[in-house]
Amino acid sequence: MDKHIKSANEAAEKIVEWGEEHKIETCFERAEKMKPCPIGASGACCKVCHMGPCRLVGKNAETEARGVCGATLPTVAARNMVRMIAAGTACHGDHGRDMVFTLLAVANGETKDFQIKDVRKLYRIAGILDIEFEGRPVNDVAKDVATKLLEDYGRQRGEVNFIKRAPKKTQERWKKWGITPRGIDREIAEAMDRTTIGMDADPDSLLTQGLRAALANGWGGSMISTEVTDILFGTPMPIKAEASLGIFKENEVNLVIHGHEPSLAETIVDVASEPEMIVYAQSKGAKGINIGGLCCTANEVLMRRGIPTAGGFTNQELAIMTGLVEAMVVDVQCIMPAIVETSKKFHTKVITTSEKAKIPGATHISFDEHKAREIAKEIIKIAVDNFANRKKEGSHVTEKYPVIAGFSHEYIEYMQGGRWRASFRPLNDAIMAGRIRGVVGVVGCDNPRVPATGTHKFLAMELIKNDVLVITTGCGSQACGIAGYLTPEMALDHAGPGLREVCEAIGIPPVLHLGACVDNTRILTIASAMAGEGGLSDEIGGMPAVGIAPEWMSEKAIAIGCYFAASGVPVIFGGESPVGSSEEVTRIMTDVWFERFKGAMHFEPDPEKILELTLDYIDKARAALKLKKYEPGKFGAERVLMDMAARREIERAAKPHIGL
Ligand code: NFS
Repeated sequence: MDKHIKSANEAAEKIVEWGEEHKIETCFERAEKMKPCPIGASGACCKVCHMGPCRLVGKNAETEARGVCGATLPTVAARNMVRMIAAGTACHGDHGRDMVFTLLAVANGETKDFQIKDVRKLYRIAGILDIEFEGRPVNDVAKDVATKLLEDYGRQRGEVNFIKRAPKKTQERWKKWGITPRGIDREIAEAMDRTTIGMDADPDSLLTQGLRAALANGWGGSMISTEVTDILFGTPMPIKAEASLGIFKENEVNLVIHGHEPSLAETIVDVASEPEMIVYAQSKGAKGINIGGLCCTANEVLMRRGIPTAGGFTNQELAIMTGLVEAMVVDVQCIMPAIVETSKKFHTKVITTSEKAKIPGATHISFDEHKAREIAKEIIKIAVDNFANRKKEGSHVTEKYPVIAGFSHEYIEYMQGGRWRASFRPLNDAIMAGRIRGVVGVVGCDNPRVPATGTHKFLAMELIKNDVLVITTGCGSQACGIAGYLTPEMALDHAGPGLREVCEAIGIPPVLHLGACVDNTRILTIASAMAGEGGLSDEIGGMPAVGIAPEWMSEKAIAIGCYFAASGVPVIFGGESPVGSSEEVTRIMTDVWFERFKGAMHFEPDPEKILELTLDYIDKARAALKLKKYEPGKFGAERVLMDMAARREIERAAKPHIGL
């Protein structure tokens, strides 16, 4: 990859170059100016008390360096890691909590602005939570579901509800090593407590609590968010949309929704399409109102509503620099404060909406789920009124790509057999026969420290060539979307022969968009279902599966990586290791975790080596499961995959309905 490239996405790169010519600073320029501090970056800086910050560096630092309190380098590196996990878990946890509060408001009849769109999913979750649902009013069931899920946050003893969805063997490992999460808030609090000055100094013990907090994210906060969002806004199924910074329209009001929580975004999408709003936009000289997404909010409305996406994290300033954005409305997480500065050079209004995420210089309109429509209207009007202020400047790009998004775990199950025979059997069989070599999640942030989105593209492409089914979420899915990778044609053009056959038979792209970052929990559900199906591993650990976050930057990504590692998935993160200063901590997070959980957490800056390590993990897992050795184009016997025609045949008798 060319070093001078800032973004591996052509449209983004054009805008960055335009910005450089016009002296508009972006994260790419700041990344060049702000070199990371090597001490902090490798986990060797301790600032948990005010005797320091202590820098544990020098020859033999691993064994000889001490902070003022006597903390060793492994203690310090482990503490830093655990604090990252706690922060990431807090973020996703709060996201889930807000979604449950919205569900509760709906159930209590406190808001008319949201409904329960997926009753079937509500019942399914009620069933998992042992809540009676048959013959009861929907709102009563919803109230019980919301109340029970809220208990997961404040629980002091016992275990988080969704833990029981994991395969038995996986749960047993967690029990054995003491990492079954009790309550989400409790695990975060304990992680912060243990990492304070004078508390836990044993790196293994610290990291064990880190895993417990991480599991409270994966099987707690994030999973709650995914499931409740599906209940409120519908379980995704494949939908066609567009992706690129070229989605903005010259003759329409462009309103960008950015952040993570979908409640306001969904309402904005609804309200913007109402005649009253369109007429209002027309009265101001625009042809209509065009909504575009960024980051995980984009994923939420892309996979449920087909709203186009302008891309991931590093595209947020660039979207404003098109000069076409009347308003950028943000909720929580991954919002660069820089967008306000950028917006001052254009006519764009930045509107913050969460009490938890304000930015000086932005307009603040507090979101309240009890009057969501009213707030959405106010925001849309601000955008429309701002259309007349649009200036000529801006870097207009036009290229865009089609994407197919919205592969929920329910849909993936359905597509392998229809409503009546939905299962993971065909996928397991295809893996067993070597048609699919393995499954890899290429997920997480895009990062201005590398040619942004480039490592995602490289890995997704190389993996599908190697017959690996790629699943993607978060900004990883945006990276693939804006590159044109989320289409069935990718299978024809680039996938290995086995993967191509499977994709053609069931009509899916070889790179599957599963949703936002919280929707990594869909991968946990899929892995659990595959374990239950038989023929592969009987737990999540040991599957020919790997997780990669090639360009991660957020603490949330670390928390996600760790919950996958604890669940039994080897995980590889790109970039330099945040615990790279300590051999001991690195060893615990790789060898020790692999021994205990069959998962691991690696950091590897070289994309070629990430690929190598990934395929090595997959092939070793295949060998340990005594599966047919993977050879491109040579497959073992397997059941016949059902194609669309066969599936329709089975379903002719009944009105087809996605088996949710
Ligand atoms: Ni995930 Fe979504 Fe993107 Fe990274 Fe941020 S938007 S929660 S953290 S940057 S993938």
